[in-house]
Amino acid sequence: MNTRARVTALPTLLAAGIGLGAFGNLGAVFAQDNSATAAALPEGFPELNLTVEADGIKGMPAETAAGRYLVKISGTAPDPSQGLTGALVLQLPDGLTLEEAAADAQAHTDSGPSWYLDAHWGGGVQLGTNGSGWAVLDLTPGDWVVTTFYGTTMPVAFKVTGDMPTDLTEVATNVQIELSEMTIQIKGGAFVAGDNIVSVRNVGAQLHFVDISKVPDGTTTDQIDDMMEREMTGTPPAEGGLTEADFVELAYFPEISAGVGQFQPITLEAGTYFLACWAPDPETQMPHAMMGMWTLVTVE
Ligand SMILES: [Cu+2]
Repeated sequence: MNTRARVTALPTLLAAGIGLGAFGNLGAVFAQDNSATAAALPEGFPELNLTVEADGIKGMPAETAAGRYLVKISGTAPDPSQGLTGALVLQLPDGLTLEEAAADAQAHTDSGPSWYLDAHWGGGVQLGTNGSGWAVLDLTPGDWVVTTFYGTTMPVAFKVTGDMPTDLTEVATNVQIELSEMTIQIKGGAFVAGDNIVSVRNVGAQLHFVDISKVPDGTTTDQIDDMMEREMTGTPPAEGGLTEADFVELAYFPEISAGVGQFQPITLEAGTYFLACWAPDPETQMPHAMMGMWTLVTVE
């Protein structure tokens, strides 16, 4: 599956680096400081402790039992100008070697690897500006890899064994999000100023993710509609219209395939936030956000 068409579909947004997840380009973004959320670590889950290094993820056991894991990562705090970083867990398409997967991703840092839509995505963990991060992820039986955002480092293979427990412990969350074609719906709870723990579940058929950017207080759906229209037609911003500078990427809840859920912490200040999925439609390559997969959230 060729995802390069995302570039031609979205030249201005791509150039601006607005909210494109792990496989967007690097732009004027800064990483979330989630140090405060460390205090709220969920308890009662088996843990994986990984480090994010320049040449990939370290510390993953070769084999682990199926289950719901608290995945903690640490590493050198990301340079805010270099975009978000962290760990992704996924199952590569059958027949693709680790070397081929990494080489393909390295060749397509602007658009995502050509295997993007054919992988099975299990979510991931963002590295905060404090040099740590966590998420709760479900590891189902099978052959998995863990790699860094953008997939450009050599993936580390691991095997998940046994059966998925039927009595998975719930994570205490204050907001529950469901993703589908082409919606980001808050099904329960609400984002609050301060620490949040978010349930993100893909109830659709395609893979989705959530990219979260701070936008000017009071940004309206009409303004976002106008921006999307301009991006699709390549029209420059009108007087008073939103520009790239109005979007500050804060966080990213990584790719999850159909039926997959994950639990993510995020610390927010009061204000207005733009949540969007930029995964490409398999048929048209149109980014989901352009097909309406976005929402505005006001945090009081
Ligand atoms: Cu989507």
